[in-house]
Amino acid sequence: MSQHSNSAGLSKGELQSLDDDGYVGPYVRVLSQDQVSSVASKLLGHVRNKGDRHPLYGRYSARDWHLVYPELLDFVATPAVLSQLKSIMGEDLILWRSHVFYKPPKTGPVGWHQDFGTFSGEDIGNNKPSLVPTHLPHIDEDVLKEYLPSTTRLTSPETAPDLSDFWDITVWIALTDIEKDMGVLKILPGSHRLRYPVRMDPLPDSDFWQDPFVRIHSKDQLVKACNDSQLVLDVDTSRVLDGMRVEAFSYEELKARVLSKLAATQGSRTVLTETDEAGMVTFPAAKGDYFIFSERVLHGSLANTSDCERLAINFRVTPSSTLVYPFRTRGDFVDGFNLNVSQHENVLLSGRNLNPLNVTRSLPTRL
Ligand SMILES: O=C(O)CCC(=O)C(=O)O
Repeated sequence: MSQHSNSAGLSKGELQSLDDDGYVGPYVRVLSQDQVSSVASKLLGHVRNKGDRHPLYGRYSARDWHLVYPELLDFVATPAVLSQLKSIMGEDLILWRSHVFYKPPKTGPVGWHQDFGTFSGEDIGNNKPSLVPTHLPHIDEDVLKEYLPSTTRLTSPETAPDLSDFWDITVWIALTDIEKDMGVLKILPGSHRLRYPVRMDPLPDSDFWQDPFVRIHSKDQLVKACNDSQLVLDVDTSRVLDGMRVEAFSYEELKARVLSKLAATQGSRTVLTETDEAGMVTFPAAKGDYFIFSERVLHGSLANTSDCERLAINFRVTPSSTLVYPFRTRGDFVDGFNLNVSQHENVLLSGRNLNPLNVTRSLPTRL
């Protein structure tokens, strides 16, 4: 049952739940139905059509549409949500990323994943951290290493690095009603205290894999999608057809060959036992309802087995002292998800910008 947010921020009890479970919510929407629908229809216009180029990134991307449509900021910069975030992470906050999760009818799950705050692109086999926390009083080289993706994978869950404070928080908002067969959000309460093993698997078996052929019906469409890198989110497929005699294959044969090429690359898969999964909670949500969770809690979503489209968006917020896209400082602009972030900006949601190395702009005055 959704609850109302309190404009004074999270109560002591809610902060305790966040600490114990790694998430709080659901909270009822803070924007009107019309505002939510208007944003949803704009975003659907982009995500339905993977041919769309993101104005900032030059290719299809589910990320950072708030930098294109400032009205999206209304979801997090509204006093109710902002005061909740401030009660977790203090006054000085930036929004550094948003991500749209679109599930057409009859599409698969988003696998369990947790992130220790670095967003390194491990999902698609890369290792390039997007964030470096600089505000933690006890931070030193050894602690920092805990955040950076290790090349040695764990074999069983390990106690997470001991952090008294949360430094990267997600606000996840349902942009359509999401009933139980429509790909509901799933969370494993308390899992933020453990770091689960991650295995690198063939991309089609990895956590974020979505059937790339759902909206492709012909060989021409497939060739175009490969060449334009619109097949698999964030994966460069422009060379996948290199060396293939495309004209010699039927559509089905070409599909099989593309799939096997993709299977030769890797993506991450978080390893859970059935016993772990037994503690899972799932959340049907009404349009506009939102959750607040730590990236460290295991989360994902179930398959959309319904005939309806399902849309959600998340916003990732961190203290303004966190260094975002550290590689930018050495003139490198391509992140772990193969996106050129040279036009990316953080948005200062509240307080002061504490990191002069970041590219951070103020909230637009319309708010
Ligand atoms: O909404 C979804 O399908 C998954 C959400 C998710 O994984 C996230 O917000 O990180």
